[in-house]
Amino acid sequence: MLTQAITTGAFTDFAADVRSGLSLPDQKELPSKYLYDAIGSSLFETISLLPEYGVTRADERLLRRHAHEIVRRLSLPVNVAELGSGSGKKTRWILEALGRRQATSYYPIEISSAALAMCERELGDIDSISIVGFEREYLDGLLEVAARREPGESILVLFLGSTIGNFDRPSDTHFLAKVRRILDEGDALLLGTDLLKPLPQLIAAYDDPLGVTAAFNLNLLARINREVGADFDLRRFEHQARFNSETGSIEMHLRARATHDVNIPGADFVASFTEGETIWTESSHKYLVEEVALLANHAGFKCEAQWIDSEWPFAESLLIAN
Ligand code: AVI
Repeated sequence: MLTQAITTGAFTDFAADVRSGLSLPDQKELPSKYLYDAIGSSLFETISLLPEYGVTRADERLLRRHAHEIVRRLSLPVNVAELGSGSGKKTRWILEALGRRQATSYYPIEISSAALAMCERELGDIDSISIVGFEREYLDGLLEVAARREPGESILVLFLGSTIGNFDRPSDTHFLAKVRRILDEGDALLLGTDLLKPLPQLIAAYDDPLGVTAAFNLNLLARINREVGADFDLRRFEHQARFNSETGSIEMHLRARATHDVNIPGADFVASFTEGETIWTESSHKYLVEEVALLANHAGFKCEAQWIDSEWPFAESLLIAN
């Protein structure tokens, strides 16, 4: 007879985070970083193609239009580190502009090995660019990049796509301050931030009629089933996108359609849900333009230049470490 051994006490980080997030007495939560397994990463790539979700296209338009000006403002020679490169598509413009002026090392830093592989395939053909990917948490990867710096070289950190908006406030400032401490004076950070826009446009971007964002969100429960052995019935949950006007953020939740229990043997835990209760899975802050410069100043950067997309309110800001 085959028996399944259930280990207790030696949980993976994921199992431990699932257990602690789903044990919270008031609002259950799961960290948004777990949305990005191989399926979640490719669903996010699909989201970025949706007509309702303008973030990625705005980011790419700004980089395509202003790559040469951005590169002109950098202190050369420079190496490029990207925090969360994703597929790397939008980074092409900066790397091509840089490659015309100097041989450049490009270090994508990703927790998703699938995204890293996609990025290496996408950008491997650019002249004068050598790619060394790091499958690490952002700050660990950046420390490795800084350790490889030769005398006289500067670093450009790319933090695009408004991923900074997925941090709570004030963790966004604390995170940028940690990035600043790894850098030297004069190094640069190119920061993409999605800006506040009318509510119907925001809700449609995070609750698209095709249901791709719903699948992206529900995949988190499917991932817990796959990796932690849980028995979530995905049909008993529905995707919700809400705007929290106090924090200025769009929140994604998974709402239980019925009162029921879910067994999570890999976390040695049973999660109980009542009808209507939600699991909060992500916040996406929508910045005011003036908020970005303040955020930069508090983290030890000066906002050197800013470009704003005319079709979808989104800002690209070039910050210099001071
Ligand atoms: C990765 N991040 C910037 C996306 C966002 O817009 O907050 C993640 C996302 N969540 C739902 N749609 C896209």
